[in-house]
Amino acid sequence: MNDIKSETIPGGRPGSGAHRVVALCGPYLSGKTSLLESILYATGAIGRRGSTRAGTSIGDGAPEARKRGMGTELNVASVDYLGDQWTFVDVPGSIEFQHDAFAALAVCDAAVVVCEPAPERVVVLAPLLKYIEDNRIPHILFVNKIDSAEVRVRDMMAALQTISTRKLVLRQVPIRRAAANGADETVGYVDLVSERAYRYKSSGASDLIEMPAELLPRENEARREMLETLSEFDDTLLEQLIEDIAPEKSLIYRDLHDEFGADQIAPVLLGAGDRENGVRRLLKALRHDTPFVARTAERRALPSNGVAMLECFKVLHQSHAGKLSLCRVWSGTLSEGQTLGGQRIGTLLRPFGQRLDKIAEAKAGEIVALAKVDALSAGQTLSAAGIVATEDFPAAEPPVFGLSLSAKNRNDEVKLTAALQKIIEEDPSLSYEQRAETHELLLKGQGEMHLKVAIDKLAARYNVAVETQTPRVAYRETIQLGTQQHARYKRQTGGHGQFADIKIEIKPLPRGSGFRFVDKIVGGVVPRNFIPAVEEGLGENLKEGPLGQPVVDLEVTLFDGQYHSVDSSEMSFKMAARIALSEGLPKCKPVLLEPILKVTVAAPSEATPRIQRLISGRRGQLLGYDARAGWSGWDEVSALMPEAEIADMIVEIRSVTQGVGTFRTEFDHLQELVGRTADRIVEESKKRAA
Ligand SMILES: Nc1nc2c(ncn2[C@@H]2O[C@H](COP(=O)(O)OP(=O)(O)O)[C@@H](O)[C@H]2O)c(=O)[nH]1
Ligand SMILES: [Mg+2]
Repeated sequence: MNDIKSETIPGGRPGSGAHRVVALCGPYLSGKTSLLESILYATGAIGRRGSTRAGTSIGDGAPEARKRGMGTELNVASVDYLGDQWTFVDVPGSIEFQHDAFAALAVCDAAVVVCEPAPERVVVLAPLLKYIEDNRIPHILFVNKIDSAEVRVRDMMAALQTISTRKLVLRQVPIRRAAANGADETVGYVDLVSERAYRYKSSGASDLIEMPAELLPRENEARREMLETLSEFDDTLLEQLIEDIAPEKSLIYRDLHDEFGADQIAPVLLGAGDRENGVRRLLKALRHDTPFVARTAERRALPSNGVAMLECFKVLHQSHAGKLSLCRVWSGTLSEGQTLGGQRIGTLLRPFGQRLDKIAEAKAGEIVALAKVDALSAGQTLSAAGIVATEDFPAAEPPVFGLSLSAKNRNDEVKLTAALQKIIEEDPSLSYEQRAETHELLLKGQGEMHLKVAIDKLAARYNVAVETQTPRVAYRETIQLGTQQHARYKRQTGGHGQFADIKIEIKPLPRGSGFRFVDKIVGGVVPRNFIPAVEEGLGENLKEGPLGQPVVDLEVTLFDGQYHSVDSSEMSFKMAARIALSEGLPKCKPVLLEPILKVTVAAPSEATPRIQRLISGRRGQLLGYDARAGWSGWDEVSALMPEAEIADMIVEIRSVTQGVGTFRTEFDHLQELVGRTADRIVEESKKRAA
């Protein structure tokens, strides 16, 4: 792979008009949307620079994003830059909206990871970097907000290297000056390849200045480090370094290009995205080093043989335009009105923030929105062969937070499920479920904010107002003692009456046994044809026991009874079963059972003690902890916890893990619950029943 040069790929030369895609990713508030704004401004795509704070940026244009001042879904904008077409995808930073970030990363040629200049914050990059590295996506780390950074760049590099398995290559060192307030401020940078010094301006390209003499030792040291790292993947450079020969700049540029494209190194650039500082340097690095579409298709094992093929990575439902499938064209050209793989391609649109511009055709490399191709969803390709699922498209993370929803207006229930289906198609990390056990409609997702945004959308876009509640826990009850019970049902109503008489024995069974019915009738004292009715009657009445919950783990034996040749019926035996249980069960010392889940919490190791305390504080029983496989500096803590304690646990986990901790659960067992909590649950379910 390393020897593929840009020149050998058709259309693969900077300035050839090819279309490349770059994802701008990184944590919430690291400055991605501001950086996009500066890129659009610096390339002339917009005439004035908006700001995320004032709500005037091209990114974050959706009403849910504007309202919160944070990205809640991906934003796409394309620009012309020095004879090439570029599409930048600004993705949400919060882990709750991470699915959109991964979807954009799946189709990009390269990623820019926008980092806060704070070593203690690098841990929040871990989930993102893990996805990027696992998928071998070439990426640049852009250390942002360098204007106000107080940290030394070498400390920042050391911190970043702890979470990166790729070798980091610092390409610039900052020029600092004592500011009026006594702190240091960054006023420019030295480019370590060209060894030129630049002074930042508040807007526009930086000025070339003379190399500050006092910076030379630091510049030399950083340059040597850069070359040494590059030489790990290039023997020619290694030999030159050993023999103390100064390498040609062209060799350094070539190594940077090849090693970046092969995802062997991750270059690190510095800047301040909200004031264009370092933005042109970043653009130039991307221009020279970002792989072209054919190379990316090869990395993804997608065909790029010139025949039309595209992949949908995001669906949007718009009230006027209907379903829009955001796609990347991997190969060939797509034209308006064409039929591909049985799907008629209608209007082609090019997104620019919230705006959609009509275009007549889309070429390989481009991002295009298809209108009303209803069959095409995210994670699918469309070609002459039809619609096929993409194997490596990111799967949705399992949900960690749920709410029970009900339409404020009962007539809206059908509308609600239809709207939910659309919202989930836009964001597959949301899901919903009709829970039969508790008769609830559950909306599940990645956190509190994630669901709030979904509920906002339900109201604003689909006009369905909902009420939310914490989901109910599916409690059960069982018995601790056995008993025998005699029940007789007898009615005389006009013509023939009703008669059934049964004797049953009720006995507790071990946990997990469910309900078992035993028939010990001899001599036909209860006729064969009525016995299933007894069993059915018992089953129906075990749905709600004396404590108001379904009764489990018990055996009921029918051992005696009487019948009447005219008056007995299935109905009367069912009634007798009901009486037998309602009189028998309360004598059996019923007890509440609560579901206990096995929980595995994944978080940065430094948070492990806090995670353990949090679990203990929620009636959890710690089972142990271990390093999280494949994640350096992360642990997994496992525990047994009551389901009731998990409902809002993610909120607390996020708050002790800088927002990146997560967990998964599986049902483990039912456990007896007594005392005040049990009394409260029984009372609540009685109130609900009444
Ligand atoms: N000092 C400074 N602030 C910045 C810079 N870039 C962004 N910001 C501020 O950081 C905040 C978050 O920026 P935004 O672009 O919305 O971050 P995002 O969540 O990553 O998209 C805003 O208040 C920006 O004005 C920068 O380079 N320097
Ligand atoms: Mg943003």
